[in-house]
Amino acid sequence: MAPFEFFGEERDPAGIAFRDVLFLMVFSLIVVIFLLTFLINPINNPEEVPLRTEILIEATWPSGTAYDVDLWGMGPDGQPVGWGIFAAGPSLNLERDDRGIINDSSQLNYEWMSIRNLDPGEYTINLHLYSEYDEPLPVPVQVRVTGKGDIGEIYSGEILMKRRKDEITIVRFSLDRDGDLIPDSIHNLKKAILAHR
Ligand SMILES: [Ca+2]
Repeated sequence: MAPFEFFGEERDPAGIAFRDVLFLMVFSLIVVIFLLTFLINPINNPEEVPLRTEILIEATWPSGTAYDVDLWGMGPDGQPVGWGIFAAGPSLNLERDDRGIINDSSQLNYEWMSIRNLDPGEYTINLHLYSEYDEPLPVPVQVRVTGKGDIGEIYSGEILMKRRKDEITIVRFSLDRDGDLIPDSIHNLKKAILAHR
Protein backbone atom coordinates (compact mmCIF):
# COMPACT_ATOMS: atom_id res chain seq x y z
CA MET A 1 0.00 0.00 0.00
CA ALA A 2 1.38 3.40 -1.00
CA PRO A 3 1.82 5.59 2.05
CA PHE A 4 -0.57 8.35 0.89
CA GLU A 5 -3.16 6.25 -0.87
CA PHE A 6 -5.99 7.58 1.27
CA PHE A 7 -5.20 11.13 0.22
CA GLY A 8 -5.07 10.35 -3.52
CA GLU A 9 -7.19 11.67 -6.36
CA GLU A 10 -10.30 9.81 -5.32
CA ARG A 11 -13.03 12.28 -4.38
CA ASP A 12 -15.81 11.52 -1.97
CA PRO A 13 -18.99 13.44 -3.01
CA ALA A 14 -20.28 13.35 0.57
CA GLY A 15 -17.01 14.91 1.75
CA ILE A 16 -17.27 17.72 -0.79
CA ALA A 17 -20.90 18.38 0.19
CA PHE A 18 -19.89 18.48 3.85
CA ARG A 19 -17.10 20.92 3.07
CA ASP A 20 -19.53 23.14 1.14
CA VAL A 21 -22.02 23.11 4.02
CA LEU A 22 -19.23 23.91 6.46
CA PHE A 23 -18.07 26.81 4.28
CA LEU A 24 -21.63 28.18 4.10
CA MET A 25 -22.02 27.91 7.87
CA VAL A 26 -18.76 29.75 8.53
CA PHE A 27 -19.61 32.40 5.93
CA SER A 28 -23.10 32.90 7.44
CA LEU A 29 -21.55 33.22 10.90
CA ILE A 30 -19.17 35.92 9.66
CA VAL A 31 -22.09 37.83 8.10
CA VAL A 32 -24.10 37.57 11.36
CA ILE A 33 -21.14 38.75 13.46
CA PHE A 34 -20.59 41.68 11.09
CA LEU A 35 -24.27 42.70 11.27
CA LEU A 36 -24.34 42.37 15.07
CA THR A 37 -21.22 44.51 15.43
CA PHE A 38 -22.82 47.16 13.28
CA LEU A 39 -26.08 47.08 15.25
CA ILE A 40 -24.40 47.15 18.64
CA ASN A 41 -22.05 50.04 17.79
CA PRO A 42 -24.05 52.57 15.79
CA ILE A 43 -22.42 55.89 14.96
CA ASN A 44 -24.28 58.47 16.95
CA ASN A 45 -24.74 62.07 15.99
CA PRO A 46 -25.93 64.37 18.76
CA GLU A 47 -28.83 65.39 16.54
CA GLU A 48 -30.01 61.80 16.20
CA VAL A 49 -30.96 60.36 19.53
CA PRO A 50 -31.05 56.59 19.11
CA LEU A 51 -34.43 54.99 19.56
CA ARG A 52 -32.94 52.72 22.19
CA THR A 53 -32.17 55.64 24.52
CA GLU A 54 -34.66 55.59 27.38
CA ILE A 55 -33.13 58.45 29.37
CA LEU A 56 -31.02 61.14 27.70
CA ILE A 57 -28.44 63.13 29.69
CA GLU A 58 -27.09 66.25 27.98
CA ALA A 59 -24.54 68.93 28.88
CA THR A 60 -23.96 72.07 26.82
CA TRP A 61 -21.56 74.94 27.48
CA PRO A 62 -20.68 78.14 25.58
CA SER A 63 -19.91 77.46 21.92
CA GLY A 64 -16.39 78.05 20.64
CA THR A 65 -14.81 77.99 24.12
CA ALA A 66 -11.98 75.67 25.18
CA TYR A 67 -13.46 74.40 28.49
CA ASP A 68 -13.39 70.62 28.73
CA VAL A 69 -16.43 69.62 30.76
CA ASP A 70 -17.17 65.95 31.41
CA LEU A 71 -20.37 64.14 32.26
CA TRP A 72 -19.96 61.27 34.69
CA GLY A 73 -22.68 58.81 35.58
CA MET A 74 -23.22 55.84 37.84
CA GLY A 75 -26.09 53.39 37.61
CA PRO A 76 -27.37 50.67 39.95
CA ASP A 77 -24.34 48.49 39.20
CA GLY A 78 -22.05 51.07 40.84
CA GLN A 79 -19.74 51.30 37.82
CA PRO A 80 -18.50 54.80 36.96
CA VAL A 81 -19.07 55.86 33.35
CA GLY A 82 -17.37 58.87 31.79
CA TRP A 83 -14.29 59.81 29.86
CA GLY A 84 -12.24 56.67 29.26
CA ILE A 85 -14.94 54.34 30.65
CA PHE A 86 -17.60 54.63 28.04
CA ALA A 87 -20.15 52.05 29.10
CA ALA A 88 -21.28 49.96 32.03
CA GLY A 89 -24.13 47.78 32.70
CA PRO A 90 -24.60 47.89 29.55
CA SER A 91 -27.29 50.39 30.41
CA LEU A 92 -25.34 53.61 30.94
CA ASN A 93 -23.22 54.95 28.09
CA LEU A 94 -21.12 58.00 27.31
CA GLU A 95 -22.21 58.57 23.72
CA ARG A 96 -20.27 61.71 22.91
CA ASP A 97 -17.36 63.26 24.74
CA ASP A 98 -16.61 66.88 23.90
CA ARG A 99 -13.14 68.20 24.73
CA GLY A 100 -13.88 71.85 24.05
CA ILE A 101 -11.83 72.72 20.99
CA ILE A 102 -9.50 69.69 20.99
CA ASN A 103 -10.19 67.30 18.08
CA ASP A 104 -13.40 69.17 17.44
CA SER A 105 -14.59 70.38 14.06
CA SER A 106 -17.75 71.88 15.56
CA GLN A 107 -18.06 75.06 17.64
CA LEU A 108 -20.80 73.38 19.62
CA ASN A 109 -19.82 72.14 23.07
CA TYR A 110 -22.19 69.28 23.61
CA GLU A 111 -21.73 66.02 25.45
CA TRP A 112 -24.32 63.34 26.11
CA MET A 113 -24.95 60.05 27.83
CA SER A 114 -27.73 57.53 27.46
CA ILE A 115 -29.49 55.07 29.71
CA ARG A 116 -30.68 52.29 27.43
CA ASN A 117 -32.29 49.86 29.85
CA LEU A 118 -34.42 51.04 32.73
CA ASP A 119 -32.70 48.86 35.33
CA PRO A 120 -34.15 49.42 38.81
CA GLY A 121 -32.05 51.32 41.32
CA GLU A 122 -30.34 54.65 41.72
CA TYR A 123 -28.61 56.72 39.05
CA THR A 124 -26.23 59.60 39.77
CA ILE A 125 -25.23 62.22 37.22
CA ASN A 126 -22.16 64.40 37.91
CA LEU A 127 -20.35 67.16 36.05
CA HIS A 128 -16.59 67.46 36.16
CA LEU A 129 -14.53 70.38 34.90
CA TYR A 130 -11.50 68.58 33.53
CA SER A 131 -9.82 71.85 32.54
CA GLU A 132 -10.77 75.44 31.71
CA TYR A 133 -7.75 75.85 29.38
CA ASP A 134 -7.17 79.54 30.26
CA GLU A 135 -10.83 80.46 29.78
CA PRO A 136 -12.38 82.61 32.56
CA LEU A 137 -14.21 80.91 35.43
CA PRO A 138 -16.93 80.18 36.31
CA VAL A 139 -18.28 78.43 33.24
CA PRO A 140 -22.05 77.98 32.93
CA VAL A 141 -23.14 74.48 31.87
CA GLN A 142 -26.68 73.64 30.86
CA VAL A 143 -27.72 70.14 31.90
CA ARG A 144 -30.85 68.26 30.96
CA VAL A 145 -31.95 64.77 31.95
CA THR A 146 -35.00 63.64 30.04
CA GLY A 147 -36.78 60.30 29.93
CA LYS A 148 -39.03 58.90 27.27
CA GLY A 149 -42.77 58.72 27.77
CA ASP A 150 -44.09 58.88 31.32
CA ILE A 151 -40.69 59.63 32.85
CA GLY A 152 -40.39 63.05 31.18
CA GLU A 153 -38.01 65.72 32.44
CA ILE A 154 -36.00 64.65 35.47
CA TYR A 155 -33.71 67.68 35.65
CA SER A 156 -33.06 70.86 33.72
CA GLY A 157 -30.85 73.69 34.90
CA GLU A 158 -27.66 75.69 34.71
CA ILE A 159 -24.63 74.77 36.79
CA LEU A 160 -21.75 77.19 37.40
CA MET A 161 -18.43 75.43 37.54
CA LYS A 162 -16.01 77.57 39.51
CA ARG A 163 -12.77 75.60 39.73
CA ARG A 164 -10.76 73.19 37.65
CA LYS A 165 -11.40 69.56 38.75
CA ASP A 166 -14.73 70.53 40.35
CA GLU A 167 -17.04 67.53 40.53
CA ILE A 168 -20.67 68.48 41.10
CA THR A 169 -23.59 66.11 41.60
CA ILE A 170 -26.31 67.37 39.29
CA VAL A 171 -29.07 64.93 40.05
CA ARG A 172 -29.71 61.53 41.61
CA PHE A 173 -32.89 59.59 40.89
CA SER A 174 -34.21 56.06 41.26
CA LEU A 175 -36.26 53.76 39.05
CA ASP A 176 -38.55 51.04 40.38
CA ARG A 177 -38.84 47.46 39.14
CA ASP A 178 -41.18 48.52 36.33
CA GLY A 179 -38.69 51.12 35.10
CA ASP A 180 -40.83 53.97 36.42
CA LEU A 181 -39.28 57.01 38.07
CA ILE A 182 -39.81 56.99 41.85
CA PRO A 183 -41.25 60.51 42.33
CA ASP A 184 -39.63 61.31 45.69
CA SER A 185 -36.24 59.92 44.71
CA ILE A 186 -34.86 63.03 42.98
CA HIS A 187 -32.19 64.99 44.89
CA ASN A 188 -28.62 66.19 44.45
CA LEU A 189 -26.83 65.14 47.62
CA LYS A 190 -23.17 64.98 46.64
CA LYS A 191 -21.86 61.60 45.58
CA ALA A 192 -18.36 61.30 44.10
CA ILE A 193 -18.05 59.17 40.97
CA LEU A 194 -14.52 59.88 39.73
CA ALA A 195 -13.05 58.49 42.95
CA HIS A 196 -14.48 55.07 41.97
CA ARG A 197 -12.57 54.82 38.71
CA1 LIG B 1 -15.49 66.36 27.83
